[in-house]
Amino acid sequence: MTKVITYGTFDLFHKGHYNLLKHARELGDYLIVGVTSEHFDETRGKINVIDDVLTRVQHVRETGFADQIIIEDHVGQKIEDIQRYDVDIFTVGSDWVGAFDYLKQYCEVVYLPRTPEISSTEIRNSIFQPVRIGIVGTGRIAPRFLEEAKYVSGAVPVAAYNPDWNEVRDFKGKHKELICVDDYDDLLKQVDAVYIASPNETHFDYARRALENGVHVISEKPLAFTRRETEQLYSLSEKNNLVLLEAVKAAYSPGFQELINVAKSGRIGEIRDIESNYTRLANSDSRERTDAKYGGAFLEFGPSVMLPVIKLLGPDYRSISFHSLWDENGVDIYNKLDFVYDNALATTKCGVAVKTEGQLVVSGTKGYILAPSPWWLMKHFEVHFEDASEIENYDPPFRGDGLRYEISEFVRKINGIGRDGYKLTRGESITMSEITEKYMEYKKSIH
Ligand code: C2G
Repeated sequence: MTKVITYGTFDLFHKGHYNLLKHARELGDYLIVGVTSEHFDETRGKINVIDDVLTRVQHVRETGFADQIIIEDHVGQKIEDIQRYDVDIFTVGSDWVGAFDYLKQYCEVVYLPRTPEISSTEIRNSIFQPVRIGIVGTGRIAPRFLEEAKYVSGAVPVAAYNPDWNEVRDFKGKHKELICVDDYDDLLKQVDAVYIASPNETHFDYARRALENGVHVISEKPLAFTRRETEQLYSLSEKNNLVLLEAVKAAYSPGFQELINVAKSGRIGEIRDIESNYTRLANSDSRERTDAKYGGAFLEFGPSVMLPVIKLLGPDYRSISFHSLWDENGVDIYNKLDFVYDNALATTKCGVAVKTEGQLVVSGTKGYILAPSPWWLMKHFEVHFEDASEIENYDPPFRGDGLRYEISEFVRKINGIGRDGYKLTRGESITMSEITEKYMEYKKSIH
């Protein structure tokens, strides 16, 4: 009996996949098909896969060509499978010619002709209606957004806005492909969505005006300074059937979600403590260090450090207290938040002029999870137990500077694909703004 194996994502199952499986089956007597897991596709940089793994498996099964279906979830698995299942022929489409020659030491390798003029990427691009995005604010993060948007099907930055004409002109000089304007209403007329990356105190108003004008919003954190304002934005987005996303970058990265899932799975028992830190030394003349009202460590990093606490312990903290160190100009250069829950405690620390270890530690009754600095760009975390020799290592995928994950989530939601709201829910975003509001009151009470 000749055993054949092939692999693929088989997203949006099409004629090309069907032909490939048919020809693969004809190469032998028994066909094994490896369907990639979501996690593995993320590792391979495929972040736009639409069908979930069960749907993709089902489509392969329905062809009737597969005698056995397995899940491919890690690099190197092909070599294992070929040996384990005693495979005679490995086959894949001709778009991969040469890429799998290394398997020739284990079995025969056949590159089958690819069906012309059809691909998942093209179908995906037709499903993902291009979302024309306008960037609000042309500061430090805008060029990074442009760079990362290239990795997301359907995300098309077309315009940028800054109220200061000189800044607009400078930005246009570097990004000639964009329409650059200094009138916000003008911007809103030319786009389907905005990415708000302007100073903190302007987020709310820009978001509100966009939502009122039928434009989807992804806004840098904090979305607003009060609970009421954040609620107002979400209500407006729902009323007008628009997507509103708070860009707390860490929330959308695959590693952070995996950590949350491990923590919630009971692996470390009941969660009793969270410590989450984020510091970056800012220049003394930067906005973070000089803007007494809307700069400072909390508004810069508060939403990020609160994220794991709110996600894991929820909105019902019993009390919260704030402790800050202030610069002479009234800016908080370093702060700690202490949360008390009925059955857990949490501390967050952030700073713009104090450096700490930027780690995240989630402690439970059976063990703890440690995500070393910089946990907000999570590439690694560990689970530790009483027996110090027993350590589980996780190395989730993380590409670029991580912005692509939030952009991808945004475009998917606009296209009505996936139930991805769980990554940062309306409720979590509102709780974070409630704490922001309390922090702002605390700050006012001191200065
Ligand atoms: N294919 C084809 N003709 C097309 C499109 C795809 O023959 N018009 C083939 C591909 O060459 C591949 C299979 O269909 O053999 C599955 O394609 P994808 O779902 O795009 O999977 P891919 O990313 O190619 O993964 O470990 C996974 C493998 O490396 C292949």
